[in-house]
Amino acid sequence: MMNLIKKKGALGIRGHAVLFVFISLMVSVAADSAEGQESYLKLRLDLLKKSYSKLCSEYTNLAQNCSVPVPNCYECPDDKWLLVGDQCLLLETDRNDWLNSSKKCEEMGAHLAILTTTEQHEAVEKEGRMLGGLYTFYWMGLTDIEKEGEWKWVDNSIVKNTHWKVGTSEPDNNQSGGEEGEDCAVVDSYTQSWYDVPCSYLYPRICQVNAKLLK
Ligand SMILES: *[C@@H]1O[C@H](CO)[C@@H](O)[C@H](O)[C@H]1NC(C)=O
Ligand SMILES: *[C@@H]1O[C@H](CO)[C@@H](O)[C@H](O)[C@H]1NC(C)=O
Ligand SMILES: *[C@@H]1O[C@H](CO)[C@@H](O)[C@H](O)[C@H]1NC(C)=O
Ligand SMILES: [Ca+2]
Ligand SMILES: [Ca+2]
Repeated sequence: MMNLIKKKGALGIRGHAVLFVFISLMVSVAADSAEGQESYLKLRLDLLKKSYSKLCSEYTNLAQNCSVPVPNCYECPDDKWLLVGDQCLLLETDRNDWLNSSKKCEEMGAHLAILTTTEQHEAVEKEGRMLGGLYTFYWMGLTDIEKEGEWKWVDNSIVKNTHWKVGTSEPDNNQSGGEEGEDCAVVDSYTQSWYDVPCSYLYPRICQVNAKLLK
């Protein structure tokens, strides 16, 4: 085992030396233009991610051998996604009705967001405030379209911890938007509160996908 660690260590040092030379080269070539700076930073981020995954998987191995709790290291499809627990969330600002929003998430191999934790709501608020804009309501994957008043997530699970706007009668199936009532749900990114609204309204959306476990 000592042998193995030594060998790994030696490789690591050599790897770092090469990396260092490479980065130094990039700095001297690129530092004088904004464009160069950007591509240098991208490269550096890439390298950091690689070493993060490597460290993560090495630590996982080590933790398994030492019978301590194994950490979980997760990764999202790309930089646009927010990693929240073992889930990835993406706030998309183009506006669509609920059905098309759902399709657009599916086209990415994702689904409309199933927001079940405080941590997820906090991440949505932080990102929503950063994006700003006129529309702070985002579609979630929550609907009572099959049976009035029976709210289900898009994975068919019945909603448990609800965040309906307090101090109002939400969800109220208000018919002011039309006879269809309100069968689709949005989250107000600024307040973390939910509202039911007509499914035909146009809103931005939150897509969600399981994070990939680094092994
Ligand atoms: C953990 O143990 C396995 C089998 O005993 C061994 O092959 C592996 O190299 C060990 N990993 C580390 C990081 O020590
Ligand atoms: C939904 O998407 C389809 C295909 O892009 C489009 O033709 C249709 O107009 C969209 N519906 C709404 C309400 O935007
Ligand atoms: C429905 O919405 C309209 C307009 O937003 C509002 O004036 C009305 O009070 C609502 N009805 C109910 C029953 O909440
Ligand atoms: Ca309804
Ligand atoms: Ca409503």
